[in-house]
Amino acid sequence: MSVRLTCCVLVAAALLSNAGRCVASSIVNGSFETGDFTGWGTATGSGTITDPSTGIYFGGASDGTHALQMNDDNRLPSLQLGQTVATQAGQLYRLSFDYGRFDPNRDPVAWESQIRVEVVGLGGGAILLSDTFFDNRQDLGEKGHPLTSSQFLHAERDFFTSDSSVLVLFTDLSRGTYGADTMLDNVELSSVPEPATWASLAIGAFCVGMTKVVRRVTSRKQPAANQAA
Ligand SMILES: [Ca+2]
Ligand SMILES: [Ca+2]
Repeated sequence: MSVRLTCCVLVAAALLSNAGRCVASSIVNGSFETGDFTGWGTATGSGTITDPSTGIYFGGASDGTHALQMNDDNRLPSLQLGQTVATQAGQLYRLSFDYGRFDPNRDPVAWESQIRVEVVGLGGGAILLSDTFFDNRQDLGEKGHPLTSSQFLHAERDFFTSDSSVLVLFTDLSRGTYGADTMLDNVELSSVPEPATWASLAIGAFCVGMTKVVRRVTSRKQPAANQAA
């Protein structure tokens, strides 16, 4: 392999390994698989971490076996869940999660699950992200039949921060949750590569591809060269 191609491969490998760091999640216990609120410094109101051992009122999980079940057991929607996360100033981030409405009693009343999501910059207290997500689907799940992972809704939002840490907050604003619970699972926070990074990755991938092409051509020419010799 030529020196130029070797350098190309090394650059590509370095860039691709850097891509792995770009998408690393920094939320602790975002899938609630510890079975408790580990990592979530703020957790007040009605909600609990459930799993299949909960029985016929287990609402399901989109990832793993545990999930957060808000306003469980006909309790009022009041839960607020928060986690402080270290961030890199000047970086774009993507917050993603799965949510859903578990309707164990198939109540005909059109209840609605609502989750408000906020991200607050802890440097100056600026609201970096604020949005509310709704689920008014009826007849999803029933006693002994939790939501399947495909029945969860997926949401993601991007935000930019100039702070070294942010507070990620989820608040249950569901209306009329008697007989139905609001589910949350698979919370992740990832840095989003900037366009320049993607361009570098594309160049790296191109170099790797060209290296393979050159290798193939060289290997094809080799027998002819040997014969000529
Ligand atoms: Ca989970
Ligand atoms: Ca409920």
